[in-house]
Amino acid sequence: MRAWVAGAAAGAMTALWGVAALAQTPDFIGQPTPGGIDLQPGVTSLRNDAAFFHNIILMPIITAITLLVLGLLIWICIRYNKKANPVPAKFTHNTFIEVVWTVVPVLILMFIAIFSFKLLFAYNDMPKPDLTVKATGYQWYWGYEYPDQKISEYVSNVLPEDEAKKKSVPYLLAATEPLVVPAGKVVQVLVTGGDVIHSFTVPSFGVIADAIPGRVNNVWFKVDRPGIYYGNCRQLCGIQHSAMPIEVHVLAQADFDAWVVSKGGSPKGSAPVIPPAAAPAIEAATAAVPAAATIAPVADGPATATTPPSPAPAPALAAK
Ligand SMILES: [Cu+2]
Repeated sequence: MRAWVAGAAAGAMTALWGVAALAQTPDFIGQPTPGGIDLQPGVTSLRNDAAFFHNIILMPIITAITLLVLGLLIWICIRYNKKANPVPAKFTHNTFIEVVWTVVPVLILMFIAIFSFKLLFAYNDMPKPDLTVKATGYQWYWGYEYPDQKISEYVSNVLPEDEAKKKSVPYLLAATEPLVVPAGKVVQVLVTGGDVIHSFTVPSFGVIADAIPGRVNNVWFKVDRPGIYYGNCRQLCGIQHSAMPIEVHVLAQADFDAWVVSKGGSPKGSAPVIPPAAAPAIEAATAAVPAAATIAPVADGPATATTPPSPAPAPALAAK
C-alpha cells in the first residue's frame, strides 16, 4: 500500500513538473507569459529564494500530502465498505497511530519553518539602501516621489490601449510614466495609500506590499539586469483596479542619473552629477532600453516632475 501511494505521488509530481517545464519555454522576463502556469522568472535573489521555497519545498510536500490523503480515502472506501468488510472492528483507539499523526505533521511544519523563517528574515534584513522611492497608490494610478533626489511626486497612469498597441507594449501593464531605478543598487520603496488600500507588487522582483492610507510599508529590491519589469496593484481597490500598472525601468547608474536630471532632480551617490547640458546622455539613456520612449518626455521634464498628483481621472476612465 505504502509503495503504491509513494509511486502515485512520484508519478503525479513528475507529470506536473513536466507540464510546467513545457509551459516555461520561452518565458518573458518581467511580465506574464501567455499560457504560462509557472511563476514568472525572478531577477532578484529574494525572488529566487521565494520561488525555491514554493517550488522545491512547499509544492512537493503539498502534493505528497494531498495524494496520501486521497490514497487513504480510496483505500478505505474499497477495503472497508459494507460488502468487503461486513463485520467492522470494535476498537476506537490506537496509541501508536495517534502519536504518529500528531508528531509527523509537527515535524513537517518544523521543516517548513526552517526555510520560511530564513526567507522572512532575508526580506526583513534590508541592506543600507542606495535609493529611496515613495510609491503612493491612488484611485486609480500611482504617484512616485524621489525625496533624496528632490523629484516631487509625478503621476503614473495606465497607458491607453491604442497607445500601448502602437508602442507594442502590454496593455494594462504599461504605464504613462515608469518608476526608474538604477541597476545593481539597493532600492527601498516606501509604500502608502492616498485614498483606499492598494498594493505595490512586482512579481519578478518578489516584492509585494500593501499601500495603506496613513501607514508606510517598505520593501526593497536589488536588480542587476537592466530592463523593463511590470507589476500592478494587487488589492481590489475599486472599479479601475485593473488599470493600475507598475512599470519599472532598471537603468545603468549613469542613465539613471541622466533621467534624474531630466526630471529636474539632483542625482546623488557614486556617479558624478551630470551637467544640465547633457541632452545626448539623456537620449542615450532613453534609448538604452527597448520601448524607452515612455521614460521621459525630456523636453518638459522639470514641468512634469513638479506636477502634483491631480485627482484627474486616468485616461482609460476618461475615455469611457
Ligand atoms: Cu489599487
